[in-house]
Amino acid sequence: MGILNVTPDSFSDGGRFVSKDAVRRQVDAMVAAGADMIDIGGESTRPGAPEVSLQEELDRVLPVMEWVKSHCDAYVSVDTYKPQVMKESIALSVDMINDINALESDGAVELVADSGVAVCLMHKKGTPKNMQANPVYENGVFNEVFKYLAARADACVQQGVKPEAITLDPGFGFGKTLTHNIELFERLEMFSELQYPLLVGVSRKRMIGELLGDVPVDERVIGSVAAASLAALKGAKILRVHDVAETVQALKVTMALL
Ligand code: 7PJ
Repeated sequence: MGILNVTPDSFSDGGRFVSKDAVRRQVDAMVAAGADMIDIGGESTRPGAPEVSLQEELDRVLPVMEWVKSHCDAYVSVDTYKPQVMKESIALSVDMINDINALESDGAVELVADSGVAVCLMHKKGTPKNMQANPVYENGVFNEVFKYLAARADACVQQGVKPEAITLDPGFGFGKTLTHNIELFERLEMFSELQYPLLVGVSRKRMIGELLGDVPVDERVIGSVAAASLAALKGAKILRVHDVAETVQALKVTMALL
C-alpha cells in the first residue's frame, strides 16, 4: 500500500504532493514500483496535527480518487474517519476504507456494512491531538490492542460487515511510546490468532527515527524498509509505506530467501 498524502501539512512529505501533476506523478511512480493499493489521505494524523474541515477533506480526496480509479487498476483506499468522506468515496467505488478510528464514528459501520467495501480497523489511544501526551496501558499494550481489535471486528461483524472485508492494524505510533511500539512489534505474529489479515504502518514514523538516534524524516527510509520486511516475516499482509520501490525490492528478496 503506497501512501498518497494530499495534505499540505503531512509530516513526512509535507507540501510536496499538493499540485495535481505532482500527485499524478507520485501515483504513477508508486504503481510502477509495485504498489497494489494507493492509500489516499486528505487530513494529516501526525501527532498534534490540526483537523481539517469536511469540505476541505472532500475537495482534496475525491478528485484524486476519481483520477486514480480511472487511470490505473491499483486498488484505492481512503484514509479517513469521517462517515461523509467514506460515503462519497464508496460512491466512487473506493476499494477499502482505512479508518484510524476503527469505524467508531456514528454511522460508519452501517455505511461499510451496506456497501460491502473492505475496511481496515486500526487501534489508537486518544486523538491525534493528544495521543502522544502520556499513553498508559494498564494491562500491557499488546493485551489492550489485541482485545480492542478483536472486539471491534466482532462488533462490525455483528452489524453486518462481512468477515472477509476486514483487515486489522495495531496502529503503530498512535498513542504509543517507543517501548509500546517495540512490545507490539515483538508480538506481531500473535495477531494472526484473530484470523484477519494484518496491516502494518511504520513508514518514516517517529519510532524509526528514535531507534536510529533521532534521525530526521528524510533519513528514515532504510530503517523503515527493515521494519516493513520484519513485519512481513511476522505475518503482515499489507504494508503501508511511502517508499514503495525500496520496500518492494526488500520484500522480494526477503520472501525469495525465506
Ligand atoms: C497509519 C494510517 C497506520 C493505518 C496513518 C503516518 C500517520 N492508517 N494512517 N495504519 N498511519 N491503517 O503515516 O505516519 O499506521 S497517518
